Parts: sequence; structure tokens; C-alpha cells
Amino acid sequence: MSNSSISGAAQSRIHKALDSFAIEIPSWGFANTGTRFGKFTQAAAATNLEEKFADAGEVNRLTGVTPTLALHVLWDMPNGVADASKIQALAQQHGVRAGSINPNLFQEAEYKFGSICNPSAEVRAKATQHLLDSVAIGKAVGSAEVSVWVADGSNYPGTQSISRRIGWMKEAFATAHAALAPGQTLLIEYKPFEPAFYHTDIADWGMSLELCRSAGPQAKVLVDTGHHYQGTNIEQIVSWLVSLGVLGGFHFNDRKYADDDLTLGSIDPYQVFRIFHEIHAAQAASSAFSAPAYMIDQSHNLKGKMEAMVQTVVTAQELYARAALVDQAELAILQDSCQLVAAEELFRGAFWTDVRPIVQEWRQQRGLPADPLAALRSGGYVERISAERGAKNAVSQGSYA
Ligand SMILES: [Mn+2]
Repeated sequence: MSNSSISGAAQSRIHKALDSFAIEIPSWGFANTGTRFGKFTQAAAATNLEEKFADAGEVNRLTGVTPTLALHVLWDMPNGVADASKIQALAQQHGVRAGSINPNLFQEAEYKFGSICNPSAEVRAKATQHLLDSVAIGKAVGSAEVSVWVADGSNYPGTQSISRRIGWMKEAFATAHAALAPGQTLLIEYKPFEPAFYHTDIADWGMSLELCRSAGPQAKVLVDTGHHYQGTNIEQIVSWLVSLGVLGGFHFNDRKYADDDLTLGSIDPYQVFRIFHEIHAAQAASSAFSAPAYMIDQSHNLKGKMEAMVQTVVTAQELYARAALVDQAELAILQDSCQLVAAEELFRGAFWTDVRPIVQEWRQQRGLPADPLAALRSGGYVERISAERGAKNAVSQGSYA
């Protein structure tokens, strides 16, 4: 396709957008995962932190836009701050920095009835200490974000005090916030249900927002695109969070039913476009706007992990570029004069435009493969790691039972 249908101004807008776009990949996206019924192992899956860093380094080598790797404290740093030097060495070796630090407040047996919301003061103290440890790990590895998802909730009405648990959460987040270094951000994620099925302690963006406000100015809301009820207008939430100055970041994934953790844009690319449009609109409206952290939070249990990750990064980049095609000044004129169809066509026209030739040109100018997915397929990396790791993965646990 020729780029002649895209104006020079639009092309330079896309290049500028691509220059500023980076997305964080999660260490858990390379490891064996499954469903709650079974775990499906893959020969190429990463079996330790070193292999996760190697995979992340390969994704960054192919795409050039994934400079950081999100780390999970329990899975990646079982020794806490003592693992910081190992992380730093791996980061150096594979050309990918430590990204957001993700505390574990959901896996241990003590957290059966909650972590920072647990009725037991002793368990709450343990969970709060884990948050403080996570802040300390972030400082030690030079990571900007501590990204917290609280899985707490209850399954039956009347079994827990929703109101007392609000107070306990506020205490824990205030304690964590007080320990932050000036450059650190505390991200608070929300999710309406699962694993709890009656009430979830941080169920929506309003609850996250209030917890951020009560914790302090370095706490921001994290939007996981899979953590909403069907039909929720996520871009409207994004716009509100931007206007309130509390949009901290995204966990990107796609879904058809619940929190499916499918690859980004696989079900509804138009929604991703609409979310990115709100970011571009905010940037156009104010030079003071600071971009949120873009992060991937997916679980690839059927697709090959490396392929799924590269596919997601490329998809995010392309949808970000498409949203940059919208001429914000022109759109504002059409919106404010209520030229509905013209406004919608300008908006939809950007979504329907194939920007891939421009993105490829941008990659080639930087010495990157024009088509990262094709480069992954022809490069032999997946075959090599499948051979190296196959035996280890063959004996790994295939079931949660
Ligand atoms: Mn998430």
C-alpha cells in the first residue's frame, strides 16, 4: 500500500507518536500458565528469571519498544531486596531494565480471607510489610512503579465487613505511600470480581481513585482493560482519570467474557483505538500531560508465548499510531459544531487506515526488522529455546491438582 492517502502532517504525527511509545512486557507472560482447570506446558516457556529476561531481551531486540520487564515479587524475587543485584545483572546482560514491581497479595494461604483487608491484624501487618518490601525492591532496582492488585473480597453476603475493610486498606496504602522515593509511583488496580464472587474490596475506578487520594499524590489508578463489566465505556473512565490527573497506567489485554487475558486487540481493536485516542486528545490539549505507563498483562496458554508477546507489542504500536492519525484540531471543530457524521467519519477513518507501511518505515529507520513477527519466525529463537528448555518443561507440573 502506498502512503499517499496519508498526508505529510499525519505521517509526521505518527512518527512523533511512535518515537514516544514504549510498552512494558510482563515476566509472567513467558512462563507456563493455564486455566483454573489445568496448566498447559509449552516447550519454549521460560522456567526461571534468567530465561524470562532472555525472552524479554529478544522481544525488545525485534520491536525496539519494550525496554522494561514487569517483575512479580513472589515468582521472580523470592528473596526480596536480596535479589536486586541478580536483577540488575540480568537487566545489563539482556538490555531490558526492571519494570514495575508487582507485589503478591493473593497466593499465600494466610491470604485466604484477605491480605491488607484481612480481619486479622497479624495478616494485615504481613501484607503491609510485603508492600513495604516491594517499595524497597523498586528503589534497589531503580524501578518507577509499584503496581498493586488486591485480590481481597468475599464470596457471601454478610460474611465480611465491607466498611472496616475500607479503613484497613487505607491504612496499608498510606503506610506504603509514606515509604515511596520521590520518583516512585504506587499504582492501584481495580477489578469487579474474581477471585471473590460476592464483593471485591477494590471493585472499580472510583474505589481506586479514593484509595489513591487518601494515600497521597504519588498514588495513581491503574486501568486493566480486562477488569470491567461488559459494556463499560473504558475510554470514558480514561478521560475522567486524565482530567483528574490520576491516570497512572494500563494493563493491556483483551477479553470476550470476563478477565480473559487474551492478546490485545484480538477481540475489539476499536476499543484499544478509542482508549489511545483519549491519550492523544489529552496530549493535544495540554503540553503538561504526562503519559501513563503502558504495560501488558496477558496469559498466553494456547498461543506460543514469544509470538503472542511480539504480536501484542506490534498491535499496540499500530493502534497507537492509528489513533495519532486523528487530527485533534479538526475533530474539535466538527464536534463543537455538532457535525456528527463528519466527526464520526474523521474518527472512524483513522481507525480504518492501514498505518502499517508507516510503522514499518519507522522501524527500518531505526535498524529494526520491518516485520518483527516474521523476524521472530525466521530467526530461529523459538526453536533454540524449545530445544534448550523442552526437557525441563516436559517434567513441570501440568495440573494444579
Ligand atoms: Mn492486571
